Amino acid sequence: MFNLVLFGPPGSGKGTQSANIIDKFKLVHVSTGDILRNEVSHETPLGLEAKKYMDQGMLVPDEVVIGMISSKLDENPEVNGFIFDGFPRTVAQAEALDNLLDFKNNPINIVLSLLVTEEELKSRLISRGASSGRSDDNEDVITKRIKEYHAKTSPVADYYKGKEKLVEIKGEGTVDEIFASLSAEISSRM
Ligand code: B4P
Repeated sequence: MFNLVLFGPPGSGKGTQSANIIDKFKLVHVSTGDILRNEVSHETPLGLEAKKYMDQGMLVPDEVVIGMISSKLDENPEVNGFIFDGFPRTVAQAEALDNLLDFKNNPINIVLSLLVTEEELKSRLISRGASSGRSDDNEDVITKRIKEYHAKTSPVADYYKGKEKLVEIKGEGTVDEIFASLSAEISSRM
């Protein structure tokens, strides 16, 4: 089994690149953002709770997100591996993921971290907001999401650096160029 974390700030292209990676490497896509948006659109109790945080640019509480991941792993026992997109976003989530995967004897193999300047992130998210209508893609909320990233999510990179699993990838350029860099790293370790 090959388990990969695609890491980066909001708008760094995690969702965009995951779509290409799952196609090429046949991994199961686990996107906490997609799972949460699906719960929100179906107005489930979890979705109604999550929406309060997402609309303000804040992270959804750890216990909610960790529970979702645990169910997703249990639903897919026989797979090539997982690509975790947008998870873990806090050190507590990273520790919980390690515990879940250690229990299954299939640890994280690599963490690919997309590096994108703040100016570029804001411009991408504002144009995504204009086309998708996502409630968390307006200027005020984007500023809060980036602040939340620096406070709670960027320490996750240090967590994986300490475990010698972090590889930094330039996240600016065309989607194809970035995909080529990501693919080279994955292929060399698979
Ligand atoms: P997510 O859905 O995970 O997404 P994201 O961070 O907004 O964006 P992503 O990096 O996937 O960017 P994309 O490819 O779309 O999170 C949404 C919210 O859910 C969070 O704020 C939080 O509230 C909640 N949440 C999710 N996971 C959570 C967790 N684990 N714990 C707690 N809360 C959680 O790219 C962005 C745009 O850029 C797109 O329009 C794309 O077309 C464009 N783009 C991509 N690559 C490009 C390139 N190379 N050049 C130019 N444009 C590019």
